[in-house]
Amino acid sequence: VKIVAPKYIFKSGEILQNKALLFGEKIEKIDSLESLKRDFPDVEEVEIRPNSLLMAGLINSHIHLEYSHHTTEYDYGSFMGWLNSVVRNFPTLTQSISEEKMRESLKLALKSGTTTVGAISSLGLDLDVLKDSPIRKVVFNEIIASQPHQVDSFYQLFLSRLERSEELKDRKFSPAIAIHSPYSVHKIVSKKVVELAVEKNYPLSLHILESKAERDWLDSESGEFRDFYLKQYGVARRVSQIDEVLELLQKKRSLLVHGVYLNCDELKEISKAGHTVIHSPISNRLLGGDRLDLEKLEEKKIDWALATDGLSSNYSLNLFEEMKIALFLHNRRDLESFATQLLLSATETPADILGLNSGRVEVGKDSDLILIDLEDWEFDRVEKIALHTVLKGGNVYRSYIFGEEVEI
Ligand code: MCF
Ligand code: FE
Repeated sequence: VKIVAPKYIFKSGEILQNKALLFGEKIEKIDSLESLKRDFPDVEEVEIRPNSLLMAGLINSHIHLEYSHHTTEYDYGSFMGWLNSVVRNFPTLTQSISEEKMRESLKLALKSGTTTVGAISSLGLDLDVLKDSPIRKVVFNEIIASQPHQVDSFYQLFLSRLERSEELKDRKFSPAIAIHSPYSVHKIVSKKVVELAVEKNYPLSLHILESKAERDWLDSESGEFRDFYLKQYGVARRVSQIDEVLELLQKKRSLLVHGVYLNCDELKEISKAGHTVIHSPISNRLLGGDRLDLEKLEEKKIDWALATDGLSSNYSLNLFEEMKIALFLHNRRDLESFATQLLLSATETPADILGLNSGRVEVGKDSDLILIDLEDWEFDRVEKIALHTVLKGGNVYRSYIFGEEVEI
């Protein structure tokens, strides 16, 4: 165990002063430095920078590593344009996926204060890189299978990838499941996969209604997806409807990614089931989506967590950058309290839905912690600290995972 005594601690949305932490693998005690030193005279106090802010490590609950290279091949500006560029460039994007690029992307995440990622594994080609990294990870093995003739073989492939990830399981590597989306996964498959997630108690993630095109398609088999499927398969039938998917998900609290085009009735269902919406404003902007209506979510008491998405729809995996963009995008919200909320949306909220015992500076929680250098900034009110931390991009200089310092 060690003692750390930063100038400020960000704890459940508040700033503590004159407090220190006794921590090993877990946070053991929060008290004044004097009391901790008196009660634990043999414990070493770690050296830190003078104007430090300690907070929980960031949790980026939705990234894709396998799409980290050839990122300029993607077309930005509209969802269908992007999707067509994925399909068009699929051979380039997936053959010889660069382990080096995936490693680099994860390093950048660590460097910017992320201590846990929720990684969507589409092909299983990212598993070794994830395993080797000191970062904590929830690995969402993804299934895509829209056409009836794909259902059985793709499900079998998914199962074998899932098994592989189960073999890699350790305290920093947790297997999980992702359904790509309601338009790309047949409801028969979704049903089986949800049941599996329930049975194994794995976190479940699903991209849902990130585009107007998806809305039109799922509502009435119309819009831009119609041409897309006609060209792709010669048939244009939706393979599930939103209410069918939400019904399946009643049994399983899930991460619903994007959700920009969800309607009021669907939000009610989502609230009842206790799902969390994952908000990735940079990705939404680049793929031509609208701004997620956070007020509507909050009105319905739906939790939302901030995430970056992958490098095929973002220019970085830096969650502080995502916070800054969100701060400017949601321009009607009170600056100071929204900045605090953004910090919580990247720590407490994702920890809860990913089933992690971290994301909070609280006795009994895992010691996944970061130290931020506030340099020479002085604060007349501590309520300003969250805002300036977000504006200045984090400035993280040290990270601990399970109480062990990791190289950043
Ligand atoms: O979240 C973004 C945009 N929405 C959907 N899918 C993806 C995103 N980034 C990567 N993807 C992947 C997805 O996991 O794209 C692949 C899937 O494996 C092809 S299907 C669009
Ligand atoms: Fe995504």
